[in-house]
Formats: sequence, C-alpha cells, structure tokens
Amino acid sequence: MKITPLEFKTDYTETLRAMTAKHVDETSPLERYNALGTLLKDYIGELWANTNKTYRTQKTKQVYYFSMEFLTGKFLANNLIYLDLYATAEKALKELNISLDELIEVEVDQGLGNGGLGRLAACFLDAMSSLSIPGHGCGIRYKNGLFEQKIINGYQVEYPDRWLVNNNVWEYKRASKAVNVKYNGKIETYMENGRLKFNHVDYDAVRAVPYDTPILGFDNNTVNTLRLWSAEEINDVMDFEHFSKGNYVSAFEKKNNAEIITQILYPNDSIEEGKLLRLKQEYFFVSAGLQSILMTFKKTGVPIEAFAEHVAIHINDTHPSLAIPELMRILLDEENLTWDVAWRITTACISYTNHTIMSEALEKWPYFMIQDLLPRITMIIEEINNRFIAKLKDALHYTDEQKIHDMAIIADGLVRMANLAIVGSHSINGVAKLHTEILKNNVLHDFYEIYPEKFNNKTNGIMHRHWLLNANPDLTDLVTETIGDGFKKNPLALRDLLKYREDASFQNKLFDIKHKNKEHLANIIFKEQGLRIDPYSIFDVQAKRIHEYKRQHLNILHIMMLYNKLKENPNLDIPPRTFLFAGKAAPSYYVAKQVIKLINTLADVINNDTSIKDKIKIVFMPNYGVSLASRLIPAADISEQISTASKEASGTGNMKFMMNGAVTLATLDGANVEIMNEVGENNIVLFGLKDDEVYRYYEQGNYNAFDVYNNTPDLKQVIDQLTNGFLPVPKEEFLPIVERLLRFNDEFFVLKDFESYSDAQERIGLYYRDKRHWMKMSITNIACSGVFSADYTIDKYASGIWHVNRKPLDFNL
Ligand code: DL6
Repeated sequence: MKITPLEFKTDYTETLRAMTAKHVDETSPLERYNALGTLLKDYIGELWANTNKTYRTQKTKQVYYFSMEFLTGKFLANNLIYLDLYATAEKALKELNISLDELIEVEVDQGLGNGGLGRLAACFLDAMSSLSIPGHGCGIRYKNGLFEQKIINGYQVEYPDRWLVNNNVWEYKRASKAVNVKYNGKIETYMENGRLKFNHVDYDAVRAVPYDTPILGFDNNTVNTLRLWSAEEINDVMDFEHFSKGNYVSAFEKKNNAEIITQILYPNDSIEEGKLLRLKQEYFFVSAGLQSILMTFKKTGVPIEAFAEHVAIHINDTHPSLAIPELMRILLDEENLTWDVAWRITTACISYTNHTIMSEALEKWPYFMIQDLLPRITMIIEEINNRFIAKLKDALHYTDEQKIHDMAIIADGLVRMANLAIVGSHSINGVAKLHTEILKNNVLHDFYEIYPEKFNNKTNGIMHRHWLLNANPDLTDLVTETIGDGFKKNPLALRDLLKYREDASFQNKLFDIKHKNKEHLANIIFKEQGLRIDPYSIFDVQAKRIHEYKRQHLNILHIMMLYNKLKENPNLDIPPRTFLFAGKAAPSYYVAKQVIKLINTLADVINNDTSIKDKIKIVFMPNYGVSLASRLIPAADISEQISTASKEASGTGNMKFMMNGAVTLATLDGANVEIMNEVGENNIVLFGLKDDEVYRYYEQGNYNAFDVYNNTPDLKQVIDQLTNGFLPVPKEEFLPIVERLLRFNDEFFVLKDFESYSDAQERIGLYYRDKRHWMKMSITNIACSGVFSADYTIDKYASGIWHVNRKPLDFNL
C-alpha cells in the first residue's frame, strides 16, 4: 500500500485518540496495539470489499475449507508485511515514541488448534489468499483456545487460554448473518406432490453467529475470509419466568447450554470418543457454514443444479464430515432435489484430507447418540450406508461379509466417519507421499480397490513468508542480498543458494545469523528460567506435541546415556550440546505427561551437575505455540524428527526447521522422506527402522523388547535408572514409561531404534565439528526448502481437487 510515514502517523494518532480519548503518551501498550490493529483493519477493509465484490460479480468458484481448528497465531506483523507497511509503521510509531516490537508482543496468539492439523489450515488460508484463490475458512470461534501450559515442579499443569479477554481486534461480528442450528426433536413425514417430505419438530435451536477475520494475500490486494462461528442462545436473554420466581440458575440455563458449544477447544490431537459436546460442535459449524454458503450462492442467481461448479467444500480430516449428510439434507429437504441429483452435487463438492493413520484417531460415534442429537441427519447417513452396501453387493458382487462389514458406514452400533467421508466425497488425499501410499495399500486399502480414482497425494507445505520472512528477518535479508527477493513470491528460487554452499563468506554470514538467533533464544531462556545456555553449543531441538509415537523418550534415553558416559569420563571429547524440548501433552494422556516430568527431572539433575563441565544442558520451554516456535526454529541447529516410521503422516515442523538452516535427524517417516529426496542423503542424518520393517514386526509379532533391553548394556543401564533411585523422584514415578517399553513390548520401537539413533547422534557431532561441512549442509537445507512452501501445495489442491482458477484480481489500490 502506498502510504507515507507522515500519513500513517496522522491516521494512527487519530485512530488512537478516537478509541481512547487520551493523548498518545497517556495510552497503554494494549490501547496502542488495538489502535494499530483497528487502523490496519480499516485499510484492509477496502481491499476486502473489493475482493468480495469481484467474487460476486464474476461468479467465481469459491472454495470453503472446513476445519475444527485454525491455529493462526498472531496477525499484526504478518498483515504489516503483506500490506508492505512494516517499515512505514515502524518509522511512524518511532516518531511517536512507540516501539512496534513492543506492540507485536502485546498481541496474544490465536491458538484455536492443537498442532499440525490446525496450523496447516492457517497456512492454507494464507496461501489461498496469496495465490488469489477465492478460498475461505469455516470453523469455530472457541472462547478458550488450546490450554496454557505451565510447568510446576516438573509437571505440566493446564490453565485456560482466555484469548478473548482483551477482545480480538481483527474480527467483525456479523450478527445479521446469524443462522439457526437444530438439535434433538423428532422427524415427521408427510406427502407433498407425490413426494415424501420430512419435517423436523420439537427441536432445540441454537443461534450460530459468524465472526469474520480478513485473510490477506501477500502483496496482491486479495482478502479472503476466515469465518468462525460462535454459539448463542436463540433470544440471547435469560428466561424471565424463572428469573421472576427467583430461580436464577435456571433462568440462565438455556443460554448457558447454547453457549457451551463454543466454549472450549478439545485439547486432544486425536479424538474425543463419544463426547456429546464434541459431536454438537462438529454439527454446529458444519450446519452453520453450509447454510451461509447456500445463502451466498443463491445471491448469484445460478441454479442450484450447478452448485458444484461454483462451490468446493474441503473437509480437514473427518471432524467436518457431517457436511456430507447436512448438504444432502439441505438439497433434499429445502431445495427439493431428488436423491440422485443431491448425491451427485454433494460428492462433486466435497473433498477430504486424511491426517493420520493412528487408529484411535479414526472417528466413530455411537449410533444412538447421533440419532438422538441429529435425527434427520441419521436417516440420511442410514440411506447413504444402505445404498453403499447395495452397491458393494449388487454392482460389485462382493460376497465377503467380513469385508462388507469392515467397509460399512454404520456397524457395531457405531457410525464410522472416515468411511462416510470416503464414500461421500470425490477426493481423498494423504499429506505426504509415504502416508498416501500407506492409506492406499494398508489402512484404506478396501476403499482404494473400489475408488482408485479418488485417492491422491498432496504433500503438506508451510507458509514460507511466516517461517522465513517474519520469523527470521536477518536470514531473509541475507538471502535477498545474495539472490534477490524473487523467493518471496516464488520460494523455489531459494535453490539459487546452492551456488553459495561452499562460499566461505556466505557460510560465515549464515553462521553469524544463526549464532545471533541462538543468543537471542539463550537470553529469553535466561530471562524466563534463570538458566544460562551456551550459544556456541549445538542447539538440538525437538518441538512438537508430546506423544509416544513422536518418541521424545528416545531422545531422553540417549541424553541419559551421554550423561552416563560423561560421568565416567568428564573429559569425553564431544561438542557441547543443548537439548531443547517444547510441546504440550493432551491433559488426559498420562504417559505423555510423565515424559514431560522426566525431561524436567533430568534437566534438574544434569543442569546442576558441574562435574560434566557444561557439556550438556536440557531446557524444556513451556507453552509451545506459534510464537514460541517462531523464536525456537530460527535458533535450531538440529531438527529432531524421530517418529516411528509409518506413524507421522507428514510433519510440518520438519519443513520449518530446514527452511531456517537446521539439519534434520530423522527416521524415514512422513515428509522426512521427501526432505531426504530434496537435500540428498548427505544433508540429512537418518536412522531407524523403515515403515515396511515396522509393519512386518506388527504382522509377524516377533519383536521382543526384553531381548533388546537385555542385549544392549548402555540401554539397559538407562532404563534401569528410570526406576532404581538414580533420579530424585519416588522409584515408581516413571514406572508407567518403563512398563510401556518393556511389559507392553514397546509399541513404537524406542528400544529397537536406540542404537541406530545413538550412532546418528554421534555422526552429527562429527559433522558439526567441521564448520565448513556443517554450513554446507545447512545451506543445502535452506536452498531445498522452497518446494515445501504451502503455495505449491495449495496450487496442487486448486488444480487437482477443487478445480478453481488462480487468476490475479484486476484492481489496484
Ligand atoms: O497434516 C498436518 C499434520 C501432519 O503434518 C502430522 O503428521 C499429523 O500428525 C497431523 N495430524 C493430526 C491428527 N489429527 N487428527 N485427527 O493433527 O496432521
């Protein structure tokens, strides 16, 4: 945008005064931040209105990305960069004695997601806007985002994330666009013009109110919409009859029952089996979203039969898969279409991404729960199921009853949402090549046999503008001065850096930037935890959800072994290392929480042991989220991506770390495989079982964790140390971890991969010592990271799944 610092200063002071009725020097950082957000929203407003008008008049096909989670983080810095106003704002504010950095700090993270799946959704919104694709988000405006994690006495303690207490400056409440969502009640049938009709009566209605956030494209004047729905009581008032009788609690009961639907994000990265509230949430935003899409569509005047040519609906995992029966309901009951026409439209509109093969994450709902809550939707699911089974038996001549049972949408008293999503959509994609192959050949093989054309791969991507431009400005400047700024819009141009792999001057500059980022992180850690870490040590980072399959405990067991070796020989010649951990555990996941306790317990022991001469340090950084990641990742030397092969669908942290020059220590899992293909085997450090070996062990049942334990003395020593009083905790404290590894036979092959992991760590130490070699590896990683930009991923979704054009919009400010 073309605005001078002087104009900006005038606009800003006026906004601040209008909002606070104070002089600039009397205002608080929060007031200043709110005024800056409001001013930007005002600038964005014109672009937003233009974009919407263009979509309306050109009747462009619209994409709606339905997701239970959008982990957007902060908007301020991003919006300034995208409007090309960062330097202008910084200068104008400085003249008012206001630090832009301080205002960026004031903003709280919008943490409406658990991890990978929600962050991916946020990146995709950014990429859609930046590629001028008419794509919008549809989700839930949770009043409480993912819990705030504090570490108390080494344990994770959860606190509510009340991110809305100071208001959200970026959103607009669109009360006039509210719709009703109906639950419970019963269905009456009647005949009309020779057609069976359905009437939903005695239902409970909840008002769904949309809040819209503008999603800006990078330097292209496109502004799409993230629409999050909030639940309100239909009349938004208490019950006066109860109130006047003095029944104050009852007076607010209806209101509270409605509002509770959007009170909280479930803090689990798999599913909440059988939780009625979760089911209500899923239907709530799906129904509200579809109703609002239909209203927008109808304004175009295009006949309903052509809906699928104008609308693409993407469901992010199975959580929004009720979109299938809900769209059918609208098309059948409200638009009076026949089943066949409604089904053709629904399947042509809807596409589905699978994000996990973990069986506990494949959603299933008790039939009677759905039937009670959503009677008409259940009838439609039943009909979809009957027709699908009939197709298997009559058209495809299936006779294997077990197979038919396994593929059914309704079976064993449960509704299987993945099966519904596959049958009711035209595209099913995995999120990395390996993951898609596992879906096709294993987890969803039966469906792949009958619908091979539906299955495809779309490897995940990240927002390079956030993870490079915003999170690592010094590296961005170095890259720009070396190869120009083409990579900002075309990240594949980062490949030009390969020419500088062996250039000592470039290597030194990169080393200095990494060192500065490490110093910055070390200062934060000192400020927050009083712990000093050495920025010259290797920063070895594992930052992600805490989960047994992600194997933080493999990392820890190796650190314990290193510590034992240092205790035996304090002069052991290893490069000093700082092991950094960050991540949240689901509050009900006991073993994962004990892993956090173990990390912190070991940190206490090692960090306070002067006999090992500071050769190793451990840091656990609490409350991992987008903002913390933005500090941690630019400072990392090593990126730990050590999941059991086959279990991590893709991973996206792996891409962010490589883009910032970290070298990946990895199993051949998820997108690590593709990272290896990009950088070559010499620029990644691999270890561990491969996916086919893991599957073979599972199939043959011939893995024996006790054998590995008994035959690996270093490993046996550390496992024993978990329960023999070596650590300053009661002996039974870490017994659950040991039991999972030994008595329950190490489902995730931690023991099996231990030696291979330790060897890989040793190799990393050797590479790091050779600075030239290390910097060459680091540069190669940055140079090869462009292919993992979400822009490319979204381009493939647009052409391969949604069939939308990515046409630049033809207006300028
Ligand atoms: O696709 C985004 C992200 C992947 O990168 C991770 O590998 C995968 O674990 C994650 N899946 C989830 C689980 N959700 N469910 N259900 O977050 O998705």
